[in-house]
Amino acid sequence: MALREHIQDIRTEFPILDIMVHGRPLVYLDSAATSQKPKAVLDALDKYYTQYNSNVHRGVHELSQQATTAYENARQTVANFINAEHDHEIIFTRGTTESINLVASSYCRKYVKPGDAILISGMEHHSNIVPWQIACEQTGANLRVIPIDEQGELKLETLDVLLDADVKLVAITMISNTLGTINPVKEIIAKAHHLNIPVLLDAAQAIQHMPVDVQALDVDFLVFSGHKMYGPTGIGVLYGKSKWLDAIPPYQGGGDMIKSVTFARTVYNELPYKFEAGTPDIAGAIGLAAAIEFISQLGLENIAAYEQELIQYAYQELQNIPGLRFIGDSKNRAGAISFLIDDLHPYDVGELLDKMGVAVRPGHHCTQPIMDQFGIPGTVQASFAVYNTKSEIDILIKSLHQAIKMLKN
Ligand code: C6P
Repeated sequence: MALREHIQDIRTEFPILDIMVHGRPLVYLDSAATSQKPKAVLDALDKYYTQYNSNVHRGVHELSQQATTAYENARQTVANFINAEHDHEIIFTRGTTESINLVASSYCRKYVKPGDAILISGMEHHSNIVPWQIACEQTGANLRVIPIDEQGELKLETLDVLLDADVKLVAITMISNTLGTINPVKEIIAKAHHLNIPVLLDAAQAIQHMPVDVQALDVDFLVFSGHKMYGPTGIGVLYGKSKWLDAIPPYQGGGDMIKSVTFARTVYNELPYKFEAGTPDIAGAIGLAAAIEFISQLGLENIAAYEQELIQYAYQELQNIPGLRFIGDSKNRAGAISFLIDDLHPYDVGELLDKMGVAVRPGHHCTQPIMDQFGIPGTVQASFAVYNTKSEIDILIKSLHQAIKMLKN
């Protein structure tokens, strides 16, 4: 199915796309930060809160059973979506950030000793840097970084030096939120596994743009957020192979993650509950399942093909803007395009575009090391989702011309 032909139907699924911003129709090009939500997700949230709101796993009454069934079905939906072998390999978290913190804390407590190393890359989001720095500080391990080149691609040849027996985990993004680069993660996983080193993939910017199959990738941990894939905020996923999730200690203590508690000793619950302390985001999980169903109905391959058309078009049109340079020039890309125009400050450009109804994101995008590498304060970032159109890109280009004229006068 060519989504291009159904784009107006798709757009009507997103009520927010009809609003006006500063008197202009909204052109939303900030989906890397958070995507908009289709009616199916909003309805699923509304239905939970108005028809069966109740806590999960603890009640015998009808509503609690309905909520528990919906919550556990959501887990199964996620497991199917990423082709996990078992649904207990799906842990619901608050988002990518919490999922990474969980692994950094629990895995490193068990497996990382002074002198060991964690390997990340130069294009990681702060959420895939700082938790490892904290873990290194606590364990006496070192952080190693795969460098990136001018194109915004990983210098893979350095892996032969950086990967050795000291490395206890590789944590890497599938797609850079700032540069848009798609990383060759399968190759990286194969190299790491050759040395028996597990790999965590940050799929925050990949899960909504390309099919992800955890068994085909043979990845050990995979993390993502609901809110960037048409789902609600406050819900995310940690996928982990059973063997790792069984082996590592709990992250947080509380209700649901226990089998029995005495003052002398607590026996932890089995997977996945061992990692889900306290009342979870029940509505969030149900909303996330609705988002996955929305994506699945369109088909991720179709979404990817349509978004590639948009990206290629935007890339080609942006190239014609005098003084514009791309930050990140990988040919293998998805999601976001980052750029600068001469010496105009990204915030000035972003603010003027906002006045014209165009929502882009100026800033460092939580990737300050990339900004340092390119010697820039930030970028203007336009990011795309399935509801965007070529005519919105035309509006972006027209608005950019206007903004440049105003800022240069
Ligand atoms: N990137 C962006 O505008 P949370 O906040 O936990 O949902 O996701 C964190 C995160 C982790 N990894 C990557 C690759 C990401 O892109 C993000 C979130 C947003 O690019 C907010 S800075």
